[in-house]
Amino acid sequence: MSHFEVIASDPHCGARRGVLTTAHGPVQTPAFMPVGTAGTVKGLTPDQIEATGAGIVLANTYHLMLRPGAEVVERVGGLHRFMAWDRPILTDSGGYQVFSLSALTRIDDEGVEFASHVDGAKVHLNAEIATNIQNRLGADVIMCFDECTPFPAEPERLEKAVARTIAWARRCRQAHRRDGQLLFGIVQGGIDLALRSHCAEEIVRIGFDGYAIGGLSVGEGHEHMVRTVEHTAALLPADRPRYLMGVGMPADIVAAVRAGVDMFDCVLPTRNGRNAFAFTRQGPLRLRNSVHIDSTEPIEDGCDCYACRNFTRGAIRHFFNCSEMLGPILLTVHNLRFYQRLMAEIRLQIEQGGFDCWAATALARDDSVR
Ligand code: PRF
Ligand code: ZN
Repeated sequence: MSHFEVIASDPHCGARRGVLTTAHGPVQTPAFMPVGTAGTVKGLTPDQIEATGAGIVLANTYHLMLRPGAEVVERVGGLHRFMAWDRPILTDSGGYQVFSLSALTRIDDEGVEFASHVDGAKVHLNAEIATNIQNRLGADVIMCFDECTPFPAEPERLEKAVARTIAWARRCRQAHRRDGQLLFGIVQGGIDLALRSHCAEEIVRIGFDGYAIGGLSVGEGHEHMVRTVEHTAALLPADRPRYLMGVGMPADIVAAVRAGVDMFDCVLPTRNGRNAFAFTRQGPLRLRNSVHIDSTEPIEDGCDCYACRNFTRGAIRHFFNCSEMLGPILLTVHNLRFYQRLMAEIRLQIEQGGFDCWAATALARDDSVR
């Protein structure tokens, strides 16, 4: 039995509605994964995460290997037990976080050496170590160790990163030991379409349970991103899930679904929520703004989240003003619910055959979804 089934496709574009089957149950796709970097979606209990409609969450190898360490998570019963989250989990390999968060002290074909952002200690990471740690953490889906290049990048740098990403993918596949745990390959190559083609071809040749598009949302902008995603997604096997890493704004997600992407993760709903920024269909709201002082409106009219059912904009503005914990918590709940409602609408539109048309209007009345 296959672990991924496409149950409906939009006849007018690449969008698909699918189900990814994991050791901890099914994931309805297109899916958005809230980011639980250090084994927690910041500020929320698992009950609250579940209430937003999330079916799968993401955690980071990079953070968990530094603190508390894979051995500790393993000793206390694995990542699901540790997070008190009994549904699917995906771990990222650290291949992006080492490049974005740490001071790299060495990078070569073998792997990377970096100074921990926690205590400066020298840490070694490579394909085998990243795979072994993810095997021990025990997520349902794990990622290959890759090299994510900055934007813009010199052609030689890009080419080298692609060669390494391919070689490391082969080593990750070899090192993968845990039954029932899906391993996804990652395609790199910046916005160079020829390089993307080459990388996709090699990664598909190695063969993985799913395929991710990495190296985007690093400053290239919406148009470049969409063009690269459309090009790359079309090169990936139709019967395997496609995951666009670290993306993005609602308009980016809608455009990527059009191109045939099935999975997403992004810190925007959680990070922006902690910064008093709310996503709404009527456009963004900044809850610190004094215009909200006396407001008795919910954050978003028509939203069914806990925050919107119980609190006024005025109260939430006050919580942020006083640095009360509840402000960030309520906006995180709302923003994650906003993202999950968007994904639910996308799934329904694909099932009903109206996605392409809906996407055009959703994108046109932008501000709203942008
Ligand atoms: N690689 C990995 N994780 C990632 C990315 C990547 O390229 C991105 C790209 N923005 C986000 N997360 N391993
Ligand atoms: Zn809400």
